[in-house]
Amino acid sequence: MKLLPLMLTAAFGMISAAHAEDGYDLWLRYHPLEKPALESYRSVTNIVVEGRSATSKITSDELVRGLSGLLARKVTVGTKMRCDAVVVGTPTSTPAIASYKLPLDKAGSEGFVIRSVETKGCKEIVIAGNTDVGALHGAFHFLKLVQTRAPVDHLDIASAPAVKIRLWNHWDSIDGRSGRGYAGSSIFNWWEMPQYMDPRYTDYARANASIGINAVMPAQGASRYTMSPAFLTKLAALADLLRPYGIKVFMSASFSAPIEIGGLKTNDPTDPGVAAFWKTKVNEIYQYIPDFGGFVIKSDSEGAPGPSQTGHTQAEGANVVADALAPHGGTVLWRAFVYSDVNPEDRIKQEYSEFKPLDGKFRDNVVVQSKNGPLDFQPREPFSAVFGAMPHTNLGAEIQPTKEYLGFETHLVYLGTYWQEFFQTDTYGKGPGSTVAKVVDGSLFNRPLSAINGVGNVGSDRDWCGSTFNQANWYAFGRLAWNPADSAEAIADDWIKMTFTADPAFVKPVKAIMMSSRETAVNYMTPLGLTHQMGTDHHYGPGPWIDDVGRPDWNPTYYNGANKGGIGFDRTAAGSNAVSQYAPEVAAQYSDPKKTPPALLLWFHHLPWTYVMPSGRTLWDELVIHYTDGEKEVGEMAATWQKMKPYVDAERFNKTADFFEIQKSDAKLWRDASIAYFQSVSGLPLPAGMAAPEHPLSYYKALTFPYAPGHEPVLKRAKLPVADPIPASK
Ligand code: BDP
Repeated sequence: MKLLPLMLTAAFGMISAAHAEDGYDLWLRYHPLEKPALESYRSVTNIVVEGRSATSKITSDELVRGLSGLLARKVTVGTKMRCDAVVVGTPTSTPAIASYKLPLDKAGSEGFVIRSVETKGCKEIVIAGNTDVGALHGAFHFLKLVQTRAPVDHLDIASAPAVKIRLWNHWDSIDGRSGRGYAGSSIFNWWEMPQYMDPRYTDYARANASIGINAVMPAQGASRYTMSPAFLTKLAALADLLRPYGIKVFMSASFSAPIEIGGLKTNDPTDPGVAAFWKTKVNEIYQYIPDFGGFVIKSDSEGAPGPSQTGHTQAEGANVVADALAPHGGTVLWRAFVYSDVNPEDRIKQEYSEFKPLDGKFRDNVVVQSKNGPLDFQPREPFSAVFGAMPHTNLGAEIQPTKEYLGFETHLVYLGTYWQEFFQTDTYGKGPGSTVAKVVDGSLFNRPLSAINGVGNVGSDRDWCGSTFNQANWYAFGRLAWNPADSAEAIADDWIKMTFTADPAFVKPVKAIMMSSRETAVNYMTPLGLTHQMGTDHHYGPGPWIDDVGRPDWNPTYYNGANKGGIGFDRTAAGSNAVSQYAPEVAAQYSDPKKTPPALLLWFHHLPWTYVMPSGRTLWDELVIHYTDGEKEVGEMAATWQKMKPYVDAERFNKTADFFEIQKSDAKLWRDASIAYFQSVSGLPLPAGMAAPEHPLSYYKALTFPYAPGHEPVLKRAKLPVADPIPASK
């Protein structure tokens, strides 16, 4: 009987812990450290913040919250210098900081210096920035050090972002729908703003600031709404909330805004009326939001209006808007995702063909923003050929943390390794060592402006991203936008420790899962360089047989090229010659199937089913084995996760375990359906020991996914109207 209260406490403890662990806290989870770690932070007891700005207040609040949680004791904050303190500020706000002679020239306007100093027998940790926002970033970095149990006695850190604009981009509509979002609806409730600013926006700002994100595009919509005074009042309220966190707002803009809301008959970028419209509208926006970041513009793509409608170039289109923004310091992020339904050229060549000739023609406050690959955020693509090929243009990268093509919210796919592969690829744009990272951060060609844009995976779900492990992709985005040369493994390591525990018995196996997870997804979805094999509309399950969508380049059969003779897309000189768009060193590699990495083989080559792979197996056998490995690896990840039960709270453990069940059956579906289809084409037997697909091909072809989130029906006809989405008459 005596045991009962104890048992009850334990049980209640578990229930309340489970309730609290719904993932809301993200990586800013300040739970008490274990004993030995606590000991090593004994000297951290006081915080001194002399600054008085809103940002200084946020900084001291975060440090109090973080340190008192992590160290499980009262941490006091004051404005007077004292011994054994963490001192945070700028040389102006805090005279002592000026006296330390810190290398603040390395910190820029957003970075920081952290140093352990000893003066007159007092131990101090100084966190300094040239600006309050720099100091805030430093405070978050210091909290990360404690969360990851790093020693803090001899700190000497200087960090500044390599990339200027680090944008978290919501494809959300202003009515709350989330385009290609798999974590509920938009977190922004424009209807209730500005009177009600959900406290969640503040936690959102904290999360973004903690990883150095400095720009947000919260929604997109028709100009007649998003550029209206009523909406600008709402947007201004959000900008006011985000500003002290060092975050600016951007908005989407329609290239046809001059027609849609300006009452003009044209959107011709050379028309003086059009230029005047943009100037007036932009001036008005800056009255609401004095530090408005600028516009993200999608033009001449998938039905969006653009300068081609009046016979003008993308540069002329971007520049007319850029000229309106320039006096205010605003930027145009001009998307290079331009491809045409009437252009028969290999779809993946179109971006380069459109933009390369315009190199040097864009204003300095334009960033041409390309997706990582030349197609569309597929599980694996080679880098887009524009990287390294446009030395006179600010070239930004667009990547997709929301897993539109990688299993939505349920599959565990850590994208850090994907983006690392992209950023570390050598473009040879200026000889060896011209990595994409150096193009994107502007250092290779000494560009004045740089940007990385992530299509965000944040929604109204309590855990923000639809799953705990998807939070790692938000986190990794921020870290890589700050420093595209950072290591995906180091980022995963930090994230695991901050989100779960630093116990090596958990960190090691979970990191191994994360690090191999993207390759696993590639294996069961699109191995060996296959691409765009998903079903129409929903982009979820497999559809390699689909050949009836009006535009050839929206059909999986266009990309897999499977026929009796073989499989793959010939992009060598004998085929579409897309290889010629790369620097000679890269082109030479991709032109030769023997030199092309097997992971990209079928992207560049159409090869016989019996082609002999480096492994000695035939291409057909290798393909089947990759699909099979993918399915097997998901089973292994799920089994490893089961062993992690003792280290994780029940709520996050169970959700992850259940999601693995979904991923297991999806991986099987991808494998079986793909093999069933390709076998119907190759006519070859499965390699020894490989299980036959569970069902006949007809079964897979008949599957539909009407409940898949983000289902966007495409028009099954040859030509999409390149239309003004809002008729001028309305
Ligand atoms: C594709 C999405 C589509 C987007 C498009 C884009 O399926 O919804 O509109 O990218 O980047 O991947 O604009």
